[in-house]
Amino acid sequence: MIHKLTSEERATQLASLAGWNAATGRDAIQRQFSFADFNEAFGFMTRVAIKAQEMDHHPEWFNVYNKVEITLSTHEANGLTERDIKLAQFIDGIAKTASRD
Ligand code: H2B
Repeated sequence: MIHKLTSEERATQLASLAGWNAATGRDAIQRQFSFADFNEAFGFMTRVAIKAQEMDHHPEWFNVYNKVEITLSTHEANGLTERDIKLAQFIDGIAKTASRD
């Protein structure tokens, strides 16, 4: 079983992830992205999807036109783990070039 982050680890990691917020009511992190249009948003989602498949760690997300809302949590740990932090860091890296945030 993968280690669920302690509240101290969680706070430290979250502080280093600009734009990500703790979800309310569950142990997860969330961020919203805004792109120029649907094409940019879906291109971004495609890159995240390929990485997620590679990591075997998948986002919960919601897309409307140019907006993408992402929630990360590790289901098998019922909370936040290092896998969520790694995926969030990857997402931030690729969003930098495409998002309007
Ligand atoms: N993604 C997320 N976010 N949490 C998980 O616990 C998880 C996953 N488990 N992707 C993986 C797939 C698991 O179901 C497979 C069988 O490895």
